[in-house]
Amino acid sequence: AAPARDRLRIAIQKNGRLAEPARALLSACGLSWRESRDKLFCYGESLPVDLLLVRDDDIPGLIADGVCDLGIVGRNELDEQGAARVQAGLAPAFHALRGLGFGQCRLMLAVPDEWEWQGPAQLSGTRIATSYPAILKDWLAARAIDAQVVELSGSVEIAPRLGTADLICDLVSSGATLRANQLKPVETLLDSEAVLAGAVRSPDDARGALMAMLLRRLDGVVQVQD
Ligand code: PRT
Ligand code: ZN
Repeated sequence: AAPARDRLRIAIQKNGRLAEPARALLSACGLSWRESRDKLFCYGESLPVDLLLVRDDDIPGLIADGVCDLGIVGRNELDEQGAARVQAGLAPAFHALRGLGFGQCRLMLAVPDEWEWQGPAQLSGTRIATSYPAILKDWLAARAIDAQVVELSGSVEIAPRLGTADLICDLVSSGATLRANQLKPVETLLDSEAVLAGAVRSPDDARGALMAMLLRRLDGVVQVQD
């Protein structure tokens, strides 16, 4: 078992779309920090709650490994890594505790503009490019669709033009990226937003009480924002 700790550790994105809103939200909960010189770690001053600044992709794993107690991450990333764990035969290790009301986007299937969309059955035999292979495989399996999942780590939207896939499954917010690539959204796999994630098993030392207090404050702040 992980050693007992008396300080709570929260992983947030270092740079990117969720970095600023995550810090603003935690500040609004009354937290303040002293930043380390390398800007990877923020030492909590008002409360024993420290921040780890990381890539969003690393947040679910840091929680699973017990390195961090909580994390602020997109539901898309959390669900993808959760689904990948289940597909690999691993036990669930983390889950979403709260929706945070920012970072909204949708994980969608998008097809070339000229396609006439008739529904998911049309996808059999196609190649679908995505950075979310586990969620997509679950979605296809639930509909008994036999399609090929082409995993790409970035620039998914150009795959149909390059000929590496027939369609894509990617995050959409304004839809401008799809339009610029002559693609149109046709199915939503997931409605996403930033979530506060935590371990399935809560710590039973001093961190438990800290976590409960933070959640109470968060509920107050997120409600006021709504
Ligand atoms: O460096 P690091 O790995 O931490 O960052 P990252 O590049 O992986 O993530 P980042 O900062 O781009 O996104 C972090 C999270 O923001 C995502 O996991 C989502 O939960 C959320 N989010 C919200 C989005 C978007 N909206 C979004 N529009 N993430 C990505 N996009 C991309 C999308 O992939 C597509 O390329 O923006 C493009 C589409 O945008 P529209 O407006 O043209 O539709
Ligand atoms: Zn990332």
